[in-house]
Amino acid sequence: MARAVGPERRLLAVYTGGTIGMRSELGVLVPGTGLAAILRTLPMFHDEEHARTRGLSEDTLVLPPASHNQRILYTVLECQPLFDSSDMTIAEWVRVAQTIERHYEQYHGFVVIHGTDTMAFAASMLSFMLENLQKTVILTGAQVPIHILWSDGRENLLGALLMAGQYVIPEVCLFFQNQLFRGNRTTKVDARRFAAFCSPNLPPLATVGADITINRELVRKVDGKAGLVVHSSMEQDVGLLRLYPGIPAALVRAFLQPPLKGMVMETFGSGNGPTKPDLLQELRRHPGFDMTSEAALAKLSYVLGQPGLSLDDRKQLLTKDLRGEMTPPSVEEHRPSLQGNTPGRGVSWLLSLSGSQEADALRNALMPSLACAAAHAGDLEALQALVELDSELGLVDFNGQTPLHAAVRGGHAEAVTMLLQRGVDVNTRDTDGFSPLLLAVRGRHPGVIGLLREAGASLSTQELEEAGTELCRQRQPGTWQWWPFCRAWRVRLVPRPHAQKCCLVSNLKPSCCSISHSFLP
Ligand code: ASN
Repeated sequence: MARAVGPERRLLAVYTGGTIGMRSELGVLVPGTGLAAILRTLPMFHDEEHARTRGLSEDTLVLPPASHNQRILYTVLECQPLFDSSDMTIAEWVRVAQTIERHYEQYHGFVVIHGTDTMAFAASMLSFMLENLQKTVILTGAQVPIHILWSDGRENLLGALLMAGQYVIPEVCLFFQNQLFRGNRTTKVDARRFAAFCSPNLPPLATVGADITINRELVRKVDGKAGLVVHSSMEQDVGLLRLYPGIPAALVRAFLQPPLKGMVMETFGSGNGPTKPDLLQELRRHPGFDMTSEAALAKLSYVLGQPGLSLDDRKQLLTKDLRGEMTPPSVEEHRPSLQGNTPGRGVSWLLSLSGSQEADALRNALMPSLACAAAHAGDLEALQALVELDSELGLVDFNGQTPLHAAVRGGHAEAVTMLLQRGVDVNTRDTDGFSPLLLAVRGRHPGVIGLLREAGASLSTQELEEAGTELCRQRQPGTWQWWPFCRAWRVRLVPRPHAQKCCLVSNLKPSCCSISHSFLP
């Protein structure tokens, strides 16, 4: 994730239809053509004077300046025909992916304007179709047409253009109501409220208010060398079956007939179904972890659509996190060996520098970044080698983070212990103002939270509020309960069923922070 640089950022806005551009025909809303013409008349979407001075072509719109040294230019590509998104199918989403592929080199980022009804499916599908994405792709739309006075469309579209123009977030995202979500983590939860989407198992990648807050540790990292691959062969014969109490076996059997090639089963709770042992056994072997149904269906379609794979290959792929769509439970187990990794090699190289003045200067400049890299990778050997080089482990890198921040982001309890033992300040804030403790909460590392608390870490009032929101998100679905981190933290969540909000109460300081983030129970 990086702030985009350069005086001009060019975006392609692919308009597929949806309520945002609809107009009323005989009292019925139908997808409307000419969205670009509407945007051209709205000063928040087009600076005519700048376009004229700059000699921009007819099809190029330009936003008013968001910062003094950068302009966002964009072109609206209107699909033919336009769709109410409930009519969209995999074929249409493949066309959107191919459009992005065709224009990939020409533009810095992409916005896909889409109906809301199937936007979470679209975002999930596109995330699997677009492999090795290095540019930002953001889906957005509206609950009310953009030409209507009280519409969410203007804010959503402007937000999506600004985010895609100003940041490189190499993922398929969904922007709605000031929140930027990972697309394949979203689901539509409301047909009328402007806050139509939620991301039940992953916090937003970014939140837009007076300031833009990016959740950097959540944004996926890219392999800078790999080129974009567009997967157009998606399996269409996949199904989604929601279990309900007493579902007859005959009905399930009927559903499982050809041409069905794969099925996502939406179960109760965390993977329960009717208590037939054979069914449960089967479900346990093919868990979807915390995937949404939309993402699971898209993943199945992608995996079954890949040519030339054996059944075992496909099963393997299904259990892996391919596009950030799920959180496998034991990330630690899958961590590759740290032997010969970059921090380790960097430290060896530092050790090999001879003691000239330049070499010392170089070492001093590189040590904080290397210490952070080693801490983030949990590489104790590299950290120890740095200590032996007399490196001060409390120094900050270019992001203002100490190795303690980095070790916490990586969730490495041993590295955290080592750094605390070496006296690294437990309460330093990085340039974003984040403390190690807040990062541990956001990253969901209970063991690390305990260590930091024991070392005297505390949260500011503002952080306490944010941490409460995070705790609320992480509670078990549908239940109000003590949360496992609480012992370490000595806080507890108190349900407020009427307000559908949580309240964070600290035993240390009996102040009650009501959490602004409301969510579904
Ligand atoms: N039916 C519309 C669609 O999905 C709903 C919307 O965009 N708000 O195209």
